[in-house]
Amino acid sequence: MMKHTLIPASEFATRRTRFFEQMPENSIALFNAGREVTRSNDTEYPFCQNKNFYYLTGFNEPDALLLLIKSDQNKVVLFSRPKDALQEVWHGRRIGQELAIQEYGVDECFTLDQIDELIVDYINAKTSVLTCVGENEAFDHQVLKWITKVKSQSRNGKTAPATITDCTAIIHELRLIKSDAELDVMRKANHLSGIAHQRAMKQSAVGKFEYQIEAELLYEFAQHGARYPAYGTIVAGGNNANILHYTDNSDSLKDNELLLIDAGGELAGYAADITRTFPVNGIFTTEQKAIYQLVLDAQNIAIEAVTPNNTLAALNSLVCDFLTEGLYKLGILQGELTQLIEEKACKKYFIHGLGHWLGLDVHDVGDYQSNEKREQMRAFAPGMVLTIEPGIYIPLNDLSVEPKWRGIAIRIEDNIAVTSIGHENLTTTVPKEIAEIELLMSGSTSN
Ligand SMILES: [Mn+2]
Repeated sequence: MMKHTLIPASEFATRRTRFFEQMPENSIALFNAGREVTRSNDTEYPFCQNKNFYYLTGFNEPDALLLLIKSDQNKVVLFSRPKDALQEVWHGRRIGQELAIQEYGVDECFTLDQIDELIVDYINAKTSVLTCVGENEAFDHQVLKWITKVKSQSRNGKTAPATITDCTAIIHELRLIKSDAELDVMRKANHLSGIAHQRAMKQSAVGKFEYQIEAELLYEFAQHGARYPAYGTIVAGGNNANILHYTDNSDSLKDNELLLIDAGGELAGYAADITRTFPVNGIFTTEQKAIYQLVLDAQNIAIEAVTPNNTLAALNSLVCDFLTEGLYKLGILQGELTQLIEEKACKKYFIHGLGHWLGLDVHDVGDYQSNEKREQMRAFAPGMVLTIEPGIYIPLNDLSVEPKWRGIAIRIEDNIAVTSIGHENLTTTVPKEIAEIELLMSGSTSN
């Protein structure tokens, strides 16, 4: 079976070591793989591995289980699907147990149907069982059943753990800080997604349908190794972009309207999350230009402020002040400027947060608050990756603004890695300056 990951095997061992370091003495951690999900009747959605499980193994088969056993000598045990000639002919290859030990650096590997028989001895005499509580109700229940099974054998000298420890925070904190290898994959995911956005810009034309542009994006993702998008592709023409998670992608593209595309490929498990907004016909109108430049300037201000020890809250506040003043100058917000700024009046049109963590998940894991002071946002640190995505959304039915502004919805989103001295913008492949976009689109033909 082809390996799915672009991360070296040694790094998965390092990740497990880091996790072991945070486990209590003499404990066991259980991680459940993803399962196939039925789409209809006997067909399934494309499989997506559980990202915590994937982070610790790089193993991309469903129906598997990882045990991390901390004792004098730490042990890594994988349970996976058995080799099965008939199943493999119908549904695809399975690596089996022998090869899994070689390729995934685990100490032991058994078939999943052996778990009930073996789990008692693994859990016996451990002080604590660690699991991501609440991630999967059925698995929580399964873990309790296994502990109960150990308890039921107390007369045979077995001892069940007295505590169950939620290890969600441990694994999430590890995932929040990206390694050099992870950053490299994320750079590639961004690059290929940028190429796809360029293709979408070039292929945009009045009368085409949103789903046709979506197809151009998916085509380019796959050409560069990202078979699936990291999330539902948003191709929203005109007022459709006022629906933040518009994924119908069913309308035709109209002259003098904008097209908002929020799309990223998933490469070896890692997401890119890029948004561009551009004119369907390749030329911004005066009003579109004015709002676009405001959003772009706000984005650049925020990106410049991504440095270690700054916070998302501080960036949000910078951007909010800037957008409020900009909207006031355009006459979209009316009143007393100082009061508008105080009221964060831009939130009427900037209706979502400025950004989020990015990694194996598009809305990646990791606490947004500081551990020391829960009411505060945590400080940026090298290795964190986040999106910066300000937007202005003016609904078609907003009668408080002049008609010329109505229906304009613009978001610009880049992916930014925090470095030791500042930041690295991973989203460099697709243009965002007005002149650059118009130039790129002017080369487009009607093919
Ligand atoms: Mn995003």
